[in-house]
Amino acid sequence: MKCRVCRAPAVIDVRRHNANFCVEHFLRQCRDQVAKAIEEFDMLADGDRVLVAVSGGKDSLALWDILLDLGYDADGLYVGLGIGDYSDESRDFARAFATRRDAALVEIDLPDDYGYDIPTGARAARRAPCSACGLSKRHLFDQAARDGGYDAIATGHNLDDEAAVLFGNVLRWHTDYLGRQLPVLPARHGFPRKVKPLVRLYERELAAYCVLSGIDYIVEECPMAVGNRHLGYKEALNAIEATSPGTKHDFYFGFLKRASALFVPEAEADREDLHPCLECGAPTTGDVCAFCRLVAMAGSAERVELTRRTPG
Ligand code: Q46
Ligand code: ZN
Ligand code: ZN
Repeated sequence: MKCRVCRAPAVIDVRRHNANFCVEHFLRQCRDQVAKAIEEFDMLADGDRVLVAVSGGKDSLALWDILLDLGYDADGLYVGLGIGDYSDESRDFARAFATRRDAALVEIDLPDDYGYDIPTGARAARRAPCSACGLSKRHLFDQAARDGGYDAIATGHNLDDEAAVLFGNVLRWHTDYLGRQLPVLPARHGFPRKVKPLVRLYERELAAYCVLSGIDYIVEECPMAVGNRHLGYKEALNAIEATSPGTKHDFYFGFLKRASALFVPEAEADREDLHPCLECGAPTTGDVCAFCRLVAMAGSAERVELTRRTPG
């Protein structure tokens, strides 16, 4: 197995490109794919200040690393979710990376700053943990970008993630979500610009990128993910990809090219009556946004719990 570029011994095969690469040329290929995605979808302009949402996992740390290597002014944002040891460890990986690259890391802690953790918040709001978590993260990313004056928020969604989300949305014909499933969402309605520069890279390539460039990341999955639908969709797509390399790529990029525009008007219509939340000022369709309602419900659940523990 020889590197496609320099004929030196290869360390990885990328089946959908039908190519093998040595360490140096594999890392370069990953950076090139990110640069290509940024250019193709007009994600970032020179001089933009970017806030990278980092979880301590391979995708977000690889993303931060590549954006810094490509010369972007990129700070990290870590949100502590209060999910036991998983959160403590993932925070340590995010901090260690920031120190290694001498980069700035903004930290928010749900339990310390908002008085709840994801398991408690989810129970109080009668939501699935990932739903309460996604809602909290989206709100806090937006708020941190506005507060810090960043031009864009970058998240580490890779091609496996996007293909799996697309698969789920198509299976249930969530047409409103399909209209928003784009690699870049421009700033509007009070929301900052959101970009996904890893959409051209597979999960496996991002794990290899971290290992080959010496980035330590949290390997365990979040314990709350066990049994969620998203993992099932990923497994189903992996089974297809194994016999038909490139399927995930064609599924996702074919959607962007041929179908996504059809769903945009519906998604846009949903956003027309947005106005500022009475509590926090974030854009919402109700009086109080879903995040502020979650904080309130989690807070009252916490008070009931405390009263129970200290009766009389
Ligand atoms: S962190 Fe949060 Fe994920 Fe854990 S609780 Fe679910 S959504 S699985 S990206
Ligand atoms: Zn090479
Ligand atoms: Zn609010």
